[in-house]
Amino acid sequence: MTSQPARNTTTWWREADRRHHLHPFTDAKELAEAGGSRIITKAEGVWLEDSEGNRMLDGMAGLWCVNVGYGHKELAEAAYNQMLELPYYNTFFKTSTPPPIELAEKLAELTPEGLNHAFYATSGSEANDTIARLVRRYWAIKGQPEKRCFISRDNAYHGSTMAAASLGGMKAMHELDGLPLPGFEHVMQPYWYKEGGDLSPEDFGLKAARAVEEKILELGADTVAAFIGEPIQGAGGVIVPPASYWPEIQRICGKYDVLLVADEVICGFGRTGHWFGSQCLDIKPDLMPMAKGITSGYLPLSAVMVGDEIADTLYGAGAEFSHGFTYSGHPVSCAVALANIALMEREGLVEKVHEETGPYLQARLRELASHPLVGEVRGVGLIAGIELVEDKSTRRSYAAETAVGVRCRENCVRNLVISRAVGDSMVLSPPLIISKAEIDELVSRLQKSLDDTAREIGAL
Ligand code: PXG
Repeated sequence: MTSQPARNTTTWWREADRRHHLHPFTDAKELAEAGGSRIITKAEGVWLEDSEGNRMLDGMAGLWCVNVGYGHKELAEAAYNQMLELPYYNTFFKTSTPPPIELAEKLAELTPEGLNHAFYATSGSEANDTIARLVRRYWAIKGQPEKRCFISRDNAYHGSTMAAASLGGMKAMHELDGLPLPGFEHVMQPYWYKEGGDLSPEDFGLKAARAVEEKILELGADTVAAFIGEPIQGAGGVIVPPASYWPEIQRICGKYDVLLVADEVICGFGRTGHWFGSQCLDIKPDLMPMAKGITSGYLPLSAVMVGDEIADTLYGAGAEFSHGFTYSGHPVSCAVALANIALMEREGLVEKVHEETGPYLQARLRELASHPLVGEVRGVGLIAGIELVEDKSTRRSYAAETAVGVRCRENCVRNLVISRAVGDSMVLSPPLIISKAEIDELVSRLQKSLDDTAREIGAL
């Protein structure tokens, strides 16, 4: 008789996980070959611990979200107290609860001028679905129901629901089930390092922005509802657009009466050293979806911040906006968001990232530019991308079979640091509470992983 592994041990968890748990964005065969899932059991500060007792430095803040780091009792207490007081009530049918009201007021204060109204959901994807519906409804009320089309960029990530994946520009996601939906168009991304050719970054930034103008003219401005972009693309590989890009996008959206949506799901809540990426890059959006860092990932919550004129039009139309979720404005999630923001303010975390730890991480990472594998280091605040190439002078990538990014990510895991590979770019977004000493540790583990990778492929 074969003995069963004891319950709640690594072996048991891995086996039950394999049998019963379907993971997002995962090839089960590849997962099984790797020996099954890594089981993370606890965390404190910037440190994760797995079921085998390994301590890993979390260079990704979970999935770009645990901005205040792990283990804050006051966030747990905010949830506990709110659960005892009122664990749930809805915000439909002329009712509200205190936490979403207080949070909406706070968000209106923190976001750029004019964004004074919050519509809640539970994920970034739902926030972007909300935007798709809200924007079309807005133009219909304004007597332009044919203004329905969204323009986004190739390699953008806006979520996994049908509308959010249509807004996104990830080819593999579109191929899964015949997306994008009609009315979702894509243009080139402002990715100078890969696509800039002989152009200077500034000229390329203008070219990429003007691709939006060309698309508007091709479709007809009277059919284009909105343009959406992440201030800095996160899941696309931490792509910081040239400085010429966003001002030109802003001019184009204004000229053709196209709403500008800045997707702040990753850039929001201090990641760039400003409360929002829009403030870092001087973007004046009409709508701002946000999620992740709003609660530092302690509970699911998202919001769409809506500009005054749009909110007045939508809610002053004398008819319902027929859209919403059971958990829109969930009191426990909103209470945690308020505690999270209070903690960020009390600790001066955004200022610390802006003045101290952001510049320090960026400077330390730029020391890696001389490494034989590193073509470019980019980023701002505590978000960064390191692009690995075979030929630095021509910016030529390694052949796909070399899988240099995947190798480097696996070496990172062996060296007990979490980074994510997006193609051949290693991306980082550590918790905002990371100290300078922990940044040194992060960079030294990353450097070792780059060396190990270079040795494996004969580049060192
Ligand atoms: N917008 C942006 C800019 C995002 O990064 C979403 C919307 C969707 O949020 P939800 O909460 O629905 O997941 C995201 C999410 C990765 C990765 O591997 C990135 C995200 C999600 C999952 C994986 O980098 N970003």
